[in-house]
Amino acid sequence: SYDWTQYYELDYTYRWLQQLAVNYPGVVTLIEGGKSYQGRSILGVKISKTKSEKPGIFIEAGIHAREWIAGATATYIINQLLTSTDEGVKQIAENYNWYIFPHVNPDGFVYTHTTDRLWRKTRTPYGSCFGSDPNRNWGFEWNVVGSSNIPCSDTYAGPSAFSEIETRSLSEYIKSLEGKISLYISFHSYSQYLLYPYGHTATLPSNHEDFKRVYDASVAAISKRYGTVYTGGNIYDAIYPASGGSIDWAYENVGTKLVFCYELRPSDNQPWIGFELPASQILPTGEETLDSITAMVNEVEKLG
Ligand code: 0X9
Ligand code: ZN
Repeated sequence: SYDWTQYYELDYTYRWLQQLAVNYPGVVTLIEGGKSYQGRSILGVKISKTKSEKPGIFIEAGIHAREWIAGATATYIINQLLTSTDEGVKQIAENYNWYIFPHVNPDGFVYTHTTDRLWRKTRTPYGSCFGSDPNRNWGFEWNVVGSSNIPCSDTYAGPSAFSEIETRSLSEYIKSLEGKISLYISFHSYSQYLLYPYGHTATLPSNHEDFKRVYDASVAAISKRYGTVYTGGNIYDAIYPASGGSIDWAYENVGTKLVFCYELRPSDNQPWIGFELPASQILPTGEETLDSITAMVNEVEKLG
């Protein structure tokens, strides 16, 4: 059985997604956001509870391979959208089409299980080193700041924008949803930050007041259950300059005016835990993050 008391390998989660499509016919559809360098599928689910045309919410997790809590939180949310009896969760489940990809860097994720728990990048060979940073490889302000030209670096931007088949094919999938997505969310860890554009400049996006309102509501909601404290803001000021990330590209290219990146547990003050968040924290992280996303969606609705 599949639950949120442990982390799973890629194949097990993919089998669970496939089973959901069998168990929820007409509600869960398997979607493929392209392929990885080693030929794995970037597998996700579309959850659509009623037939009518609805706005979409897009969630990608696991761009960075070692950030295991990201994928586990995505699967937690998938399960809750399908099974929760909470009124707030039922509402957001029914009112939107959800597109959720728990492992958008599948080669890297497999490598964190087989060889190096702290691997971050893709596994494309570049000379004697491997991988580009898939959160520096997107085609908006690519390789401008906070990324490296050195293939062995953990923030290697790649030889060109969208050099990685993972970001290229996922971006094509996202582009196919242009105009249909009202909220885009990316899960990372760690530091307990909630971030919005931009990464390449301190200049705020034109609708920054909307971002701030949604940010405030989401950060307030995430602390309600367990007191978990989030900070954040625009990427450039709140963490560090970093261009070529997924949310900035999504903001600029798919007509999605609200895009956020969660840096999930643990906090910045717990570097000894870092990317290796104990499995006992998957459930509380999932709960508080869904609390936050419920508040986020409600706030986005208020903006109209
Ligand atoms: O550096 C990153 O890519 C993210 N931090 S992490 O520790 N998870 O690697 C920050 C991402 C924020 N930037 C964008 N989403 N563009
Ligand atoms: Zn990350």
